[in-house]
Order: sequence, then C-alpha cells, then structure tokens
Amino acid sequence: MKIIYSPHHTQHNTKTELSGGELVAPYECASRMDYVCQALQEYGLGKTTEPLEFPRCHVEKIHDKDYLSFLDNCWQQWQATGMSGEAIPTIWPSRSMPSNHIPRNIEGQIGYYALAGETAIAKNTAQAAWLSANIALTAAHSLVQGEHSAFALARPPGHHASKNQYGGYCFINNAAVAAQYLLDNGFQRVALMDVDFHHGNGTQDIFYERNDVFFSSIHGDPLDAFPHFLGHADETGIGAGVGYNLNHPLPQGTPYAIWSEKLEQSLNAFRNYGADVLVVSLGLDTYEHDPISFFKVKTDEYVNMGTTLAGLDIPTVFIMEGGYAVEKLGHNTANVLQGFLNV
Ligand code: SP5
Ligand code: ZN
Repeated sequence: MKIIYSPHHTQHNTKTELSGGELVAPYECASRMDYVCQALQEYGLGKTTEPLEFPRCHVEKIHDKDYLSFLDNCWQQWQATGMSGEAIPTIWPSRSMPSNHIPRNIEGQIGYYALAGETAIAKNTAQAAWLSANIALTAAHSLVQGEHSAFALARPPGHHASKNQYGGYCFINNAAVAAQYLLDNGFQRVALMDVDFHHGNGTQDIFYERNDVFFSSIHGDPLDAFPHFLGHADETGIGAGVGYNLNHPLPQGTPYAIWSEKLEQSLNAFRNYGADVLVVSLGLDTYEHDPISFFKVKTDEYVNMGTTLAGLDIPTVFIMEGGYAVEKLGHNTANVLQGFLNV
C-alpha cells in the first residue's frame, strides 16, 4: 500500500484548544503522526512517499474562494490587530442574526467562517492544511495510476470542513478533495465511508445534492456528540442526491459488534450503487479509551474493520482523520491497514 506522508505537518502547531471552558493543549497534536509512523515501521508498512504539489484548482472545486482566502490571510490579519493569543472565534451569525454580509473585522470574519470554537488558527495553519490536501491528492493520484490502495497520513484532518467553514480541527476537506480528484480522473461512482467517531458534517454538506459521491457515516449520535447539529438518520440527501447519504448515529458505549453491523449495511448500499472506488475517512477515535469520544472499539477489532472494508473489493484510499488516544493511535491505525491488506 502506498503511504503518503510529510514531516512538515508540524507547521500546524497550535498551543490552545477551547475545551471545558479552558484553553488546553490541543487533542489534535503533531505527536499523533509519530505514533502512526512508528507502528507502520513495526508492521513493515513503513516506507512512505512524499506528497506532490497539485494546483490549487483541485481544492477550489470543493471550497469557496472567499473561504480559502480567509484561511490564507486569517493569522496575519489577527496579528495585525494586536491580538495576543491564537485566533479563535467568539461570535457567530447565529439563528437570531443570520447575516450574509461578511464582516471586514477579523473577529467578525472568524465567526463567519468557523463552525466550532475549539479550533485555533496560528502561524502556518493554512500552509499545513494545504499540505494535508496535497497528501490526500497524491494518495488519490496513485489510485488513478493503478495502485489498488493508498493511505494519506495527513494532518490537520478534514471531514468537518464544509464548503465554506472550518472547525473540529479541520480546515480543508481532504477526503472530499480526493473524491473529486478521482471523479475527474476516470472513476465514476465514489463510495465515501466515514468511520471517524464524529459525523463527517463537512463531507455530507459538500456532496449532499450529488449522486456521484455516496456518503455514509457511522458516528456518535449528534444529540449527544460533536458536531451536534448534523448527522441524523433522516438526512438522506436532496435533489439529485436523494438516497446517496446514509447516516448511522449510535449511542454511548456502542461496541464493535453493533458498529460493524452498520458498516456492513453501508457497504451493501455501496454495492447496490455500483461504486467503483472507495474513500475511507479513517478516524480512530471510536477506540474504547479515546479521551473525547464514547464508543468501545478495541485495538484488535480494527483488524476486522480493515478486512471488512477490503470486502468491497474496489480501489481504496484511506484518509487520516481523528483519533486522540495518541499512544494507541499507531497500532489502531496499522491494524486497519493490516486487516485490509491480509485478505
Ligand atoms: C477530526 C475530529 O475528530 N474532530 C473532532 C473535533 C471535536 N472537538 C470538540 C469535542 C468536544 C468534546 N468534548 C468532550 C470533553 C471531554 N472531556
Ligand atoms: Zn473524530
């Protein structure tokens, strides 16, 4: 399996996350990648390839231009106004003032473009987000070139980023960018399986009215879990997209035995759809000891997750998303890949 990685993800190195009313060290931290690289070595999957640099048009097909230029300029503008900390939102165009005017002021702009308040922006956050997208594009490109599988070992993650909003540690939707690239290069029906603990609200939003990407997600019930405002079972798509969005919200304490029944349901739906390529948003925060999540998947069970995904038997690109039990993240990730390869 081709594994695409760059050590330069460390340029996104924020010091703060707003959590529980405090500024804490971010859960989505650079050391996550060290644990994954180390486990890949141990499993003999260790050889990694550097990403290529793709033109920005591939990302501009997914995200609005004004949003991307906000991302590129946010930190500089924040600093120019003399703010002392990292850039975090404090006000939103919420239900009682749903304005579509984009503020000139940077605090107003951040509120306009943020969908959650935990995620800070600092120097080079945008550069790291672009690099992360290039890792996903390079992995997708290897399928276009005939590889059966690839893994984009990327951070920051992407599945919470919508066409025009960031949050949930995500800025550019890497899985969506990869899916679009596959469609633009010969594949016709993308199955996009999101196995991260959190609902992939950004990916759902991007493809909600389309029938060339079938999005399915298994996640903590949004009534109880982040991102709280999307991910219900009755969200099935609109317009041409009706029937191509399949959500499986699950309760606190869900074990792998229940979780994997939902995975089989999604894969059957992908088979009926006639998917010719699979994109997996690979979050490992379903792990039983994840610090911010509430499923109960055990380390050994990730092997079966990989094997089950391989059962679809189509070219597959894995895109790294969440997973915050950092010391176990490597083995949990490598187990999925190992299970996928050993069928
Ligand atoms: C990519 C990804 O996995 N993003 C997840 C972002 C979740 N951020 C906010 C989570 C808030 C959870 N609060 C639980 C506090 C437990 N002490
Ligand atoms: Zn997650």
